[in-house]
Amino acid sequence: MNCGEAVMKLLAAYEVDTVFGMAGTMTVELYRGIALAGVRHVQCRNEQGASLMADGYARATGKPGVCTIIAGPGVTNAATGIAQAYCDSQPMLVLSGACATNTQGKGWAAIHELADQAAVTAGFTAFSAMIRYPEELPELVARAYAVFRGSRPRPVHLSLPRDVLPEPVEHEWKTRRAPTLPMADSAAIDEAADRLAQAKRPLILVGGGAVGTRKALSAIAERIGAPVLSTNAGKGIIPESHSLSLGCSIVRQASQQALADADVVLLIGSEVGQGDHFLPKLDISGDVIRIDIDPTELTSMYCAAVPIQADARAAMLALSSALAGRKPTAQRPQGELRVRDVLARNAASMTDLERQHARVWKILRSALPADAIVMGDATQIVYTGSFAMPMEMERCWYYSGTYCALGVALPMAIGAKIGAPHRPVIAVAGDGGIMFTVSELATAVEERLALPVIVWNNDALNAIVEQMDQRQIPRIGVEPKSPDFLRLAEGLGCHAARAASAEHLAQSVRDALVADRPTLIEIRQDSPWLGP
Ligand SMILES: Cc1ncc(C[n+]2csc(CCOP(=O)(O)OP(=O)(O)O)c2C)c(N)n1
Ligand SMILES: [Mg+2]
Repeated sequence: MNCGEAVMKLLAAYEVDTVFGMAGTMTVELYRGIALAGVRHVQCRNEQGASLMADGYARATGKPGVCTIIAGPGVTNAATGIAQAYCDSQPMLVLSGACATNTQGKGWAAIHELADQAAVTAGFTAFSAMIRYPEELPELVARAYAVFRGSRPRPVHLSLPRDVLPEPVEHEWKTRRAPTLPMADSAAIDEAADRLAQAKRPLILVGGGAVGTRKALSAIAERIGAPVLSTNAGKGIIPESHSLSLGCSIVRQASQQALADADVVLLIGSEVGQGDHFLPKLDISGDVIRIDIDPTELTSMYCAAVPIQADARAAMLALSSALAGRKPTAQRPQGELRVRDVLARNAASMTDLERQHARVWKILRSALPADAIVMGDATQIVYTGSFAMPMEMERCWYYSGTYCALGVALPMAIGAKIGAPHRPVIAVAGDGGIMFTVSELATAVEERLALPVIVWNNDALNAIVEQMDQRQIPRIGVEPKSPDFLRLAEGLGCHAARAASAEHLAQSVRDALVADRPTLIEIRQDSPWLGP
């Protein structure tokens, strides 16, 4: 075996079944390994697609997404998806080629050369390493899995030089056991339970780190009568039809007021990024009890009065049992009343455009099963969907507001559909955003994915148009000419439809979920059937 074969066999032993990539001169030996290990290779059309597909795969499966890309331009093209995974704490392993060891650092203008390739991704990975000889790999891959399974998950980049990949490897490499996640300190749990039991107006805020805590979360919320607000990453952890759920309405004024009015806030698994609320900082003046796997979060912007460094699942179970033995001050009916009041005020404050978006979401909700995964781009209809598209299940709604890169929805949806083929998956993007990665429709066609791709078309980068208009700045570069989306999609091998009525939209989505290929469904914002 050579190094390229050995590393792919090692990854297969870590249960890697799929990689997203693009081959090149420097990485062909890795591809020999992909064939040997029996791993599925999904060919992207641009490495940005590969890293975003790996991200979508990770979100849908909980397993690290893996990309196999070339050096230099492969790495810089993939940077957006890697950086997004970093912002959203997703596990991802990036295996890239690298220039020959003897050329590195010399400035000889080797093909694909980046002055210090490992340093290029160092700022948005848990770690980035340049391999010098094959035997370094078993330890570094194990370290990557220690990050994925034993800490806050984040991407890892390993650069494999073209002269290292063909080198012989004597013995098959073995996996190493990853450490388990830290448990909560019982004194901190008791302190948190005391404070929550004494709270008069408690509120719970959950993020992506709280996925998997539904039972304990509902029990705690019901016991202390606390409204539960979520970030985008935490959407659906508690069913949004629950009488204590404020949904993912953190961007709405009345919800922000409720957060400001709470005397104790239980914040679980979230840094509460700006992309969730668009403010420099949320007003949280009550005592904050924080549960987070990442110790540095506990003393950051929303500094914890009670910091609990732990796996949220274990910590929430412990907190739930600790509360069972205490008499809470606040009661469920009061909490439900607060929720109804906040939701009513949020609904009353919607703009006409948001109401139009909400009508579309209502149609999509009716056409999608409860376990459908929605991958959202940075388009206004998705911003509205955060609070207007009800979710009853976790791991169903993804909008990456923190890195907030246009073009992510389609490749993420492809990765999710490949990782979870039995789950319905849709992408929702604007006319501006879809153009960034539209070439990946060809990937979805090749993989025969039953994937509805919704394009919300207002012939504008409308979020920016609105900001320019508000500030009386001339509309420069924000009204690009859209292509004929239907012909573009058909040319790439997709089905295509333009929604002609509410029923037609619903039926098109249902058909697309069982089709033999992806379907681009255009919804024009100025459709007469949608109203103003
Ligand atoms: C990579 C990238 N470039 C630029 C932006 C800035 N930006 C944010 S929203 C937006 C408009 C997007 O237009 P579209 O996808 O059509 O959605 P709409 O606002 O019209 O709903 C732009 C340009 C961004 N978020 N990401
Ligand atoms: Mg637009």
